[in-house]
Amino acid sequence: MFGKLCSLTLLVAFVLCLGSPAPAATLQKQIVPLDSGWEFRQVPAATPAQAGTAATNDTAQWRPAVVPGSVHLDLLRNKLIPEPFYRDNEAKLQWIENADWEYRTTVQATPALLAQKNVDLVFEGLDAYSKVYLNDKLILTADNMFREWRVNVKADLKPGANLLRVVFPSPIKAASEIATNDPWRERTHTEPKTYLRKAAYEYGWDWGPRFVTSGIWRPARLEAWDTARISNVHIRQLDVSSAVAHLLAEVEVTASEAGSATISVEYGLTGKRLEATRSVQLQPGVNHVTLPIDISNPQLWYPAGYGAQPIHKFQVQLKTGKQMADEATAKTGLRSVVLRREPDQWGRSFEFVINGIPVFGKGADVIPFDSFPTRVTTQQYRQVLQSAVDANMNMVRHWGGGYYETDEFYDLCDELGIMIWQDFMFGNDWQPGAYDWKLNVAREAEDQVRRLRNHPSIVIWCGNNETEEALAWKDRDKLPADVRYQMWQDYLTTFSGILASAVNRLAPETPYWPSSPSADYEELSDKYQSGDMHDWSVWHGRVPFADYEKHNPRFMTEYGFQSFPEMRTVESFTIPEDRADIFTPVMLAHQKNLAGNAIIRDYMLRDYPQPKDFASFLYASQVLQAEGIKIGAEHLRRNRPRTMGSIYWQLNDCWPVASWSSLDYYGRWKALHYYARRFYAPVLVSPHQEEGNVAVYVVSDKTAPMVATLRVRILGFDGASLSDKSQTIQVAPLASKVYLTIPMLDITNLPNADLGKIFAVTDLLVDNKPISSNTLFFVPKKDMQLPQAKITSELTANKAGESYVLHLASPVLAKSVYVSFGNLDAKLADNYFDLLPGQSVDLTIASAASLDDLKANMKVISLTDAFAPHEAQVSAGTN
Ligand code: BMA
Repeated sequence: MFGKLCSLTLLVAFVLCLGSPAPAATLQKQIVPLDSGWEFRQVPAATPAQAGTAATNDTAQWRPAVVPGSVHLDLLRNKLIPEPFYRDNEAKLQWIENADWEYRTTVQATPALLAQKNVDLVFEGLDAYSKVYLNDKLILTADNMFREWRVNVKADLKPGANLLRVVFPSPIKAASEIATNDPWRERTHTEPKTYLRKAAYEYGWDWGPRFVTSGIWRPARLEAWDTARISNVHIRQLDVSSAVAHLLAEVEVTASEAGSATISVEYGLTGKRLEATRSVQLQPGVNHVTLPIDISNPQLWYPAGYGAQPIHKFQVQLKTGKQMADEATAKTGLRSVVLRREPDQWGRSFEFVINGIPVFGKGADVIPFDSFPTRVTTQQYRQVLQSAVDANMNMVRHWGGGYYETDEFYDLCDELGIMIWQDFMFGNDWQPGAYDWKLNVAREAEDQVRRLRNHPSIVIWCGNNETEEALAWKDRDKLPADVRYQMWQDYLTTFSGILASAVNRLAPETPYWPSSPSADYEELSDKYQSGDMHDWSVWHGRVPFADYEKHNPRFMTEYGFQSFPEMRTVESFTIPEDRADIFTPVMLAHQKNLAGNAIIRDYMLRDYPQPKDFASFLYASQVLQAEGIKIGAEHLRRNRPRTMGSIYWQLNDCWPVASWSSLDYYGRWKALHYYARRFYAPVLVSPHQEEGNVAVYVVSDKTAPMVATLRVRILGFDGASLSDKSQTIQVAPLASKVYLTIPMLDITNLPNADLGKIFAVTDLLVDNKPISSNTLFFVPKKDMQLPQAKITSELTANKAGESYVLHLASPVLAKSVYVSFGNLDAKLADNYFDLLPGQSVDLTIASAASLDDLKANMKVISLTDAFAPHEAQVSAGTN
């Protein structure tokens, strides 16, 4: 299919467009979106046994449907099922996956459409196993949610109305049937569901509900064209530097007959547009036409924090004779990306070098934004991704148990400077080795890499999530040697053969990595010498948070700890009786990691007393998570250049749930997200107790050195100042260094130094303004004698109904101060922060609510308020 290279006889011309462009010829290709008139129903049961899957006869009637969409959303819209995320409704909706569903619409074939030589029916995505009928003739059997399907239906269309029908047999049954065709399945015990290429998280995950859905989940259309169309445009970045970008526009033209054509590419970021043209002789089939383009002094694309994100547009036109056969626009950002892996004193490096800069990857893992992806809005994408950048992230890992995201998601990452570690969609489970399955995967990789390869944000393609290490799971190591041998060969064929070569062939300038975690078979990644690491010793392994500091990965792609979402989010799926405590049936239904709530409680009790009530538990769980991940994240950053990435698990949620996320399902920031903004600051001050000293590190992601003032104070929780020192430092660029070392003895010798009642405050100041501030406590959390803080607060209107200022002060240390406004929407400049003794802060708050409403709903608490007065806590607060 990709074999035919067009003859190189013809001229490549570069023309400077001086005047206004010639009037555009009418485009020959016609697009008819198939997004209206859809109906759906449950396929009536053919046998009495099948009838058991129907919840109600209602579902057998044709009803309006939305495309793109899914059967769950259509059932919901038609009020045939209750809200899936409410209380324990999930359990009541499991029948849907066992039923067969069908969709239909009428397609109008106009004379103009039928006048074209080719009419393609295109589905950008069908979830998953389905049969497509046009006027009752089977025209397509689809078996992969991640592929695009295109069928020439010219011969099957009749003038006027045509009936288009898509039948989705139960995915559970379809997967089992495909699985029985694999002679190895009996011996490898590979799960039947993995035989059908479908988003793994639909079957439930340790943060997600089980909703195995069906549907036309991506846009569908008719595409009518004459003799040739542009089927893909790739802007290859052969060599990019600030002096010159050597590009190659690869235009793929699909032709149904031989003929001459002219291809032009217009480009240029600002000012005059330039144009490259080429005349070619097309052959029937797929033609690859290349046009070299050099841009001198190009404006480069940088990750957030390192520079701007200019997006270059390349407008491509295909002319056959005088006809404008087709046109397309490709967008990209110009940057060079290298995954640098060089032997060093610790093993082998793993660092992304963008435009020559070794960039420390700071971010979190992204999971699907919803259990029902078609309802995710632009506003949700933007809110979550903007929140990532606002928390000083420059990278996300797009985890492999979901689905390849929409173009919109990648466009936003391009625009915001978020680098993407892009997994192929294979999550945890062992994957089949059947020949047909591999061919299917090869086509999927081709579709997705071709769709996404112009995005500058994608800096690596990765074969899978945790499949490499899954060979040792679930007693697979006890399988007979010949079975294990075959499984490993199949693994290598798919993840170091098919996928690696797809990336190498279709996006050769983008690095490929076989699995996350992996050491590319050189070392086991948990030896910290090579590759990326998932560190689950905290949480799944139940070790203390402090153990993060024992591990020195080259690049961390997962580590995390759970918390509950805030009360407002919990209220969205509960009634009051569900909120008696965290172990009610409904709270447990919204906790998908077995024993998860008990793990949170156990860690809680290691560091803190039992929270005094349900609301306090939610809040304290967020502080627990944030304080724990802070230990890991700061360690990873201090460990630069040995470690060059900190990607914590996980950024977002797909429904309201207790999980490892720092943003809940509604995009609300948990404590961890506010903490992340601090621990991912471009220049971080990080005091650390080591070898009998307090070592004050400064970690800089800046590319230039800077002069700053480092201030270190030792304060009592009650406000006493024991020591206050400042010094000027030269902060080294792209480095982590200790700039000040204070022997612990000097601290313990200070007058009134009771380590359970004092702490260090470190500030890094530029022009007298702190650019990073941090605290260090000298005893374990359990032994900290935090005073009961009574915070004074005053809320005033800056601009009524828009902007407010909250003045907060406390005479004693108030830890993790949390300001909330009940069910009112309010955006706070900061939250979950430490209010230093005797200090005050003015917080800007944006809200559409009135001052009175905000005042009536405002609550200001700090950590000690979460617990009943405790012996260890000295009540030293004042009003
Ligand atoms: C890793 C991830 C996910 C999972 C998370 C928390 O294994 O890849 O599969 O949700 O840990 O358990």
